[in-house]
Amino acid sequence: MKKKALIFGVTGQDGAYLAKFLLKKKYIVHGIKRRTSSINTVRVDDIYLDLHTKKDKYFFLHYGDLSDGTSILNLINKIQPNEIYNLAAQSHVAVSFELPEYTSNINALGALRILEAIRALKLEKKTKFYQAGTSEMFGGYNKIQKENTPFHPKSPYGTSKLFAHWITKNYRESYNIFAANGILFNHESPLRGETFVTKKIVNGLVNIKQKKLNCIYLGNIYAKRDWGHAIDYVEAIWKILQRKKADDFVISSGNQYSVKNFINITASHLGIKITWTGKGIKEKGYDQHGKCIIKIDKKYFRPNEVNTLLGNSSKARKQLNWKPKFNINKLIKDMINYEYFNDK
Ligand code: NAP
Ligand code: F7E
Repeated sequence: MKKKALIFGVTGQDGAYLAKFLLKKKYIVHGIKRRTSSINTVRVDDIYLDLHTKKDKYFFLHYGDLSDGTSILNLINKIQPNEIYNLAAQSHVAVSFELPEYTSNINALGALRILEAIRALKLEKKTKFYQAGTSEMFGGYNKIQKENTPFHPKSPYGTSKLFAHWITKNYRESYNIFAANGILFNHESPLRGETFVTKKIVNGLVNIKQKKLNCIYLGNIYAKRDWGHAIDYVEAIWKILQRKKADDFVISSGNQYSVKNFINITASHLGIKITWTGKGIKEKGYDQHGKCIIKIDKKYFRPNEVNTLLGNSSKARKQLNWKPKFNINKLIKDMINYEYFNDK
């Protein structure tokens, strides 16, 4: 019997990679998409179109929303999945300061709604649950973060994810549900949303190189992140649910770069040599022809910033036998290739 997976957030970066990964592993994959006024399935259209003409169907999309508990319960009841991956979220940290209540409803209560459905439907023996937790829950107070590092989120996003993290543990301990948390550090890819900093930099510099854009405007370029590739991280997510006993795992590359480092590395792959001048919001980046291509705009600064994140994923490397295949250079090359050739 093929395993059935249900992915909340299938139309997002990780959802699309996870759906493809699970289909390769011969799962039947069900994904939840939101109703939106324009089509939001571009990241999964290739698998949907490929498979829906065939007689045997392995990939199904359903309308649903994490704000709608009844729809979640009905879908889980209908599908009876072996594995549920909750990847759905309002995932933008800066936006969470503008929409704190909505972010909390989706990210915090959304996770609870799924767990409650598993409990109400008495699926605790059948269905494993994965919660997409984040390094944002740490807040960056420690030099290196791992599973037992104290949490101290600095945004409504991080705080909402911390509720989801604890309610997942709580349902595991109270109701014996296989409910596991991943605590994933930043992971990027060609499918990353356009307003996250890595995609903005790669897309912006490629457009500057092609003379389609003059300048990129950024916020705090001194923030440091531990960046990995989503392809590696969805494999870890799957491995977390293949264990006999549910547990929580940090997933990270173990390497740290500032946003400014990321700009310089991307530029060097494109043959652009950046010279930096000025400080604070007056800092500017010039190309080798003396043209200003990077400026700072204070609108991209957040009310509170996580200055530094660096993960220690030794538990996952040992217990899940997981290690990333991409480093920063391979990640950036993959993102650049996509901008040039739409090569996923
Ligand atoms: P993403 O690209 O922003 O995808 C989020 C997904 O959630 C999209 O499919 C989105 O649908 C869906 N969604 C948003 N609101 C929803 C709602 N009300 N009901 C149902 N679905 C909804 O995020 P990602 O980068 O793939 O990340 C996946 C998960 O991991 C998220 O929970 C994120 O918070 C978490 N995470 C991400 C990272 C990272 O670095 N990428 C690190 C740690 C944790 P639309 O396509 O319609 O917008
Ligand atoms: O910002 C700085 C910004 O928005 C990274 C999400 O997937 O990872 C992601 O959250 C850094 C921050 O990602 C711009 O201030 C400078 O310090 O790409 P980001 P994030 O906030 O780290 C975590 C782990 C998640 O869980 C989240 O879902 O870059 N930065 N200038 C900028 N950021 C953006 N977006 N735009 C700028 O112009």
